Amino acid sequence: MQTQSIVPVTAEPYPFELSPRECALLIIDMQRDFLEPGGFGEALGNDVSQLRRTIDPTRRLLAAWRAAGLFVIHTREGHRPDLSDLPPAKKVRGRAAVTIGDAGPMGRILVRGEPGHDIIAELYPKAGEPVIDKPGKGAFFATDLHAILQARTVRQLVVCGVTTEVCVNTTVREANDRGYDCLVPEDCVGSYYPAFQAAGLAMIKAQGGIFGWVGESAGLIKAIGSG
Ligand code: TIU
Repeated sequence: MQTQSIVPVTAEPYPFELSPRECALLIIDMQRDFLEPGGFGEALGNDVSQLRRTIDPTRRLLAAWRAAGLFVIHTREGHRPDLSDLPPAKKVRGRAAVTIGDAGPMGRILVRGEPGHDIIAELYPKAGEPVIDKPGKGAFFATDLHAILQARTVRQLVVCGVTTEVCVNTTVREANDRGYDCLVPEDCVGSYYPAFQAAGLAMIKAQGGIFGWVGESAGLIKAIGSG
């Protein structure tokens, strides 16, 4: 397999020039807290079943990425058990009955080390795949993600995960400002709100790709298998 060359991937607003060896698959916050009942997502009043359609396409893309020997990074949103990295504003936002750090059916909500904070079994990280613990919505804020990508000379990101308009969008914007080209496969990102799914993707690819590109997992799988 030839992975040094550029492989065009169907995308909007125009084809993405994938350079597999310089591209990381970045899977954002596919945690039980967002995808399963009883976690942070549901505590905020959301229908968590809306996100489940992302699991199978992301699992297929992850398997193809791994089979091609390419770089995978996972992120998890969450806080230290003593909540010392939790801004008071984030703790009280939403006025929910159960908030970050409180006990829930999957342990303390959005706290590192708790069952709900873990990545879902279908997409569980393998040994050697970095897992970035992030306290915010963007994966670059208060993390070593940029340093890890720079050390591997990564310049492109395929960004999957949840939610499209919150952590995925924030991360794509942060990445764009740091000089990365981002491709978002729309079947591998999900929102609790169909309207926000559409708007979140439209914002990325508008204005000639102001923040990046939007494609599909099938195009990426074909591209990395064809080199
Ligand atoms: N609430 C919501 O849509 N998302 C988050 O709080 N975090 C992520 O998107 N990961």
